[in-house]
Amino acid sequence: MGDHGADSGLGFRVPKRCVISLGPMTGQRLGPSLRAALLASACLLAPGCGGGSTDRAIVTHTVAPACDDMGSSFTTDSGEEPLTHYEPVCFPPYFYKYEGYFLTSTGQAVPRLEKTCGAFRILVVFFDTAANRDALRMNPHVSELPRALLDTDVHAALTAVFAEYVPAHVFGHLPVRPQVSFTYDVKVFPAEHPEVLGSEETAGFAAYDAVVFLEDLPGRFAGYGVGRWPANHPIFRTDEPAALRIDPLHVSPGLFFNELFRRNVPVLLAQYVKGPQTFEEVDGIVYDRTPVFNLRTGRVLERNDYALLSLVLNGWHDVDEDGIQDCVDPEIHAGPGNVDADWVPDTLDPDLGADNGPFLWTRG
Ligand SMILES: [Ca+2]
Ligand SMILES: [Ca+2]
Ligand SMILES: [Ca+2]
Repeated sequence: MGDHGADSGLGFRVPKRCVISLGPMTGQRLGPSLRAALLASACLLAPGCGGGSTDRAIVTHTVAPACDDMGSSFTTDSGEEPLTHYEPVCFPPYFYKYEGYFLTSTGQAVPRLEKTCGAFRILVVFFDTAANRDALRMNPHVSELPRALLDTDVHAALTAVFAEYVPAHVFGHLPVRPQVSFTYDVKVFPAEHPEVLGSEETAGFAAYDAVVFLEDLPGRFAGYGVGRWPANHPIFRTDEPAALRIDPLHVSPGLFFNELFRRNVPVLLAQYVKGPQTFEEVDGIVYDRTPVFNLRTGRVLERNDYALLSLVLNGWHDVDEDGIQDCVDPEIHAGPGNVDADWVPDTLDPDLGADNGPFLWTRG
């Protein structure tokens, strides 16, 4: 961390000014004849697409490292569900919907973290109580070595637990292997919850991409998805750490994935519309079967659509099939399955004339 605000007990860094740089949204790499051929074939498959589509250069927006004016927030009732709107001074206005955030201007999903791929530096914070040690012992996902270390060296035990959280395990259930790597540090505090930590104990948290609090969670919650901490808003407050909470009784590579990555992005696109609320009980478990419509295609989303959408919004799909995962692909080529060259395959795309991929941002 750099200089700290003198009037803040939490070590906020107080900025001098806030900057957002916005770059061009289209690129011109293909030759005109090839591009015309691609667009012609795309239009055969997508009646009504009227030119103007092209390859799309992927732009990452740079956001000031801190913001001294948080702007305002307000809630509106849009009919089916209330929307909370945020109007920050140094970040584009955004709103909360479908368990995620979207830009007001374009409806693009905004990841909670400033990145979705690359090297992730993770701090694991264990709240060392007898109950939390017992929870780890009872957790079937904790292997013999760390279990044996719990009585003698809790720090070594947690280090051994997360040594197993390699990409092959964290992403083992996915059909693709995201371009993500991990390094872990571990801290052990003789406390029950993060709220009781002092500013000295949390001073280094913001240097990590995310902090994992291993703590006893109330009720039947196994985890809370990643967000800013200690306040969840605003999401761009990059001088504050991003944190997720996981109950030590349930921590596993799959749950770590779910809380850190799946919940980093919304579960649906802003333009999708929900049908009548519908529930179904199977073997005593109630499932939400509310239909979700893509109005452009008239389709109801299916289970594999949701899974693909999570990959798409995290940039782990390869929509133009050039062998380069989208989060590291500098340019997306238009094609018959994606005429508007955004990150969203047109089977899922709510608008073939707009970029429905996520709004990507980094710390300045
Ligand atoms: Ca690609
Ligand atoms: Ca598309
Ligand atoms: Ca689109």
